[in-house]
Amino acid sequence: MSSVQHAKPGEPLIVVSNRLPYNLPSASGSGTPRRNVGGLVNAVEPALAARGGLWVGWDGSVLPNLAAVDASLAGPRRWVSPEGVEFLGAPLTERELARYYHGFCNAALWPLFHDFIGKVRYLPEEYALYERVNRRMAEVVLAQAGPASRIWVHDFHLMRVPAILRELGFRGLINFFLHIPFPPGEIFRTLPWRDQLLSGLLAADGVAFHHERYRENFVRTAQGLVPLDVVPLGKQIGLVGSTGTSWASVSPIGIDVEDFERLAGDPAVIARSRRIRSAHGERRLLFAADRLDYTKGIRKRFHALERLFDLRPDLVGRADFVTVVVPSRHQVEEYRSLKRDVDREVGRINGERGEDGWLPIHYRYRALDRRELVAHYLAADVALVTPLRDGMNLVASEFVASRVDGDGALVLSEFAGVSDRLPGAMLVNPYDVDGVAAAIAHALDMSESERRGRMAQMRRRVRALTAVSWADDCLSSPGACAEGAA
Ligand code: GDG
Repeated sequence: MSSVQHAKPGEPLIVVSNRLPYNLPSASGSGTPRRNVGGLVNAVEPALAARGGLWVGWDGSVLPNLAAVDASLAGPRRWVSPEGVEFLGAPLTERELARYYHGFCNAALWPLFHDFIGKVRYLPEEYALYERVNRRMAEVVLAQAGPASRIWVHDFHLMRVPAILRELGFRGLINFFLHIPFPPGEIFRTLPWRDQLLSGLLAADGVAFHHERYRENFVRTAQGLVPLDVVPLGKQIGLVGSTGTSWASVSPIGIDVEDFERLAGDPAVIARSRRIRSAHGERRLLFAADRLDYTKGIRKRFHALERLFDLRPDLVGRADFVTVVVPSRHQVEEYRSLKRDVDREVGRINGERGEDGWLPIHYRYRALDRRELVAHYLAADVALVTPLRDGMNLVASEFVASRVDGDGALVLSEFAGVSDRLPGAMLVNPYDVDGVAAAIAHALDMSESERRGRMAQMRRRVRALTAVSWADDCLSSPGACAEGAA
């Protein structure tokens, strides 16, 4: 279905997401934009750099009230990145930041969509501000759009945007991509505003997901809540309702493979990876990097590490676990409490297990820069990617893309969307700490030829799916189908 289609003249692309890849210069308070870490921005940016287009989103600025927001929207808020992507920033008020972003997005939708129903908090005032921010983003986008524009809306923060765009009179193509899982119907149905969110998504011409399971959940849920005809057509499923057809598709995201390969071949990065290795002497190196999030399975992984040392006392003093935890959502109490738990667990395990000159866990609570991250990917014997639930997970693919040396093993959760794309990984159930410990031991014991064979298999798959091919797939198919159905 995916034929490569770069931005057609006359079809300008406008991307809209909650967060831009940078806090723009005006918002960061200096002339230098500050880079944000996250899977969405890392994948969409190279895709947009290749196609051309405008990216609208929150620029990191937080203002005291709506009057200040209006004044700010009247002023210049554009910025062009070194890669040639044009950004247009919109501010949030303090209340919106607290109730829309930290509240409804991160304390209701995020746990709900990752099946952590016990952590979900539903507050009407938070939903009201979700609706308000979605309306502002739709208005900012619409002011930039012409009749031939195509609008590509991203992720759970902006699920109302397609319907609001239609309500405001936009008739061009709208695509939506969900970067996280879509939960099973019985979980989604607990949401008091389920009809609003569903009608928000169904107003798009194309709604795309990382995985067949998420699309299945979406289609079944929509069928259960809205009168719809379900019409499969090729790789797509048409949801035909009273207001039109929305095409549900599966387009797993890829990464900027070339960039990781280029960095991994850079002599300075290689030299740095050798220094990392020599800092750990003869010890084997296990590596993980995640945003601080309860979905990423950080604590369970520590328990698996303890089990590893119980099961394999020969590894005591002979294996180091370097774990990078990128600060995230620290305004949300759940995340502050997770941070305290992670700190405590690292302290406890190092305190209980450490010996003269050896600590099992090397904990970094900060974002490494991209070159440093790749140097770690290259230095590791085994990467541990063990989320409890993850829409896709880019770290696994980045590790594989960086292993231009053809070596290295990957222990991967079966609950990451990427798991069935990486057949050479050691798949684990992250809740089964004994199983994870056994998989790590196996990864460490693997012969070089088995390791290289598995890595070669994974590299073929990772190289076949890039950020640019993902964007082409998302943007070519739903449009074609929508036109075909019209
Ligand atoms: C959401 C979905 C989906 C990590 N440590 C450092 C660092 N990172 C970067 C990685 C990677 C990104 O953060 C994390 O991406 P993930 O995909 O793993 O996770 P989320 O942020 O939760 O992303 C996810 C994704 O959207 C895309 O659709 O795959 O399932 O949850 O790119 O490189 N970056 C830097 N230093 C670090 O220490 N610079």
